[in-house]
Amino acid sequence: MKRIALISDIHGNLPALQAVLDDIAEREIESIYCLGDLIGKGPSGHLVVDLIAKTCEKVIRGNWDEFISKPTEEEALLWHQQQLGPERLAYLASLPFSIEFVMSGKKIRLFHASPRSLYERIHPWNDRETLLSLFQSSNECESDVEADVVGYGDIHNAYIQHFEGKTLFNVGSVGNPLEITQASYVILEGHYGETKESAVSVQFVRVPYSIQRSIDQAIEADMPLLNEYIQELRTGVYRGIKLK
Ligand SMILES: [Mn+2]
Repeated sequence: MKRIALISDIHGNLPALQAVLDDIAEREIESIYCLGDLIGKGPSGHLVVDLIAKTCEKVIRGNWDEFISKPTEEEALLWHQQQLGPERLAYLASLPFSIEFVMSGKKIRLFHASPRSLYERIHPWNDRETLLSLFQSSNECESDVEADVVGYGDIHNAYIQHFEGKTLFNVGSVGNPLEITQASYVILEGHYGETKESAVSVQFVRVPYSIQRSIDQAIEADMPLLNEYIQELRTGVYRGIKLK
């Protein structure tokens, strides 16, 4: 059996990432895949990119990882661009769209937001047809087959649903969770690369971390949109402005 830790939406929150990596190490999990949005919102995107590149076996692109490279006059985005610098921006832009593999007879597909786009946001309360569309493929994906198991990030809200023989889950957010104010990640376990059917498990983990340390780092960095960030970390309630 292989266990893979799936992490997503770190958003520059280093204390949250460190707490999750410590938990993964304590469980002796061999592989970590990151589902994107390494940066943006939080104060330490540069350090998070370096740590993710070092510790994760596979990393895919999130919406922030893509649009952060685009020319902008938005003050907050310029601040993050400057902190990251050209090399990290090039790394983020180069990340692939999806991760696909077979595990215990299931076709598994992982992406950031939807199989079609980094900017299509799908919540667990969306209609059944919309949720089922997450199993489809598109030109963006690595292969054109329908998936049996789909995992994604983007919405910062961990959940699992089963329907029509398929399993859909969201891994939640490491650095900016919007349901419980503890870092979220998922452990996927099964027989990697095997086409014969056997058990697959999806385990949700919540990790407490020092929110105060993250806030102190944000203040220290003199980060833009500081109050909105502090409020989100402390309450798990979305700031309600469309910065994606
Ligand atoms: Mn995100």
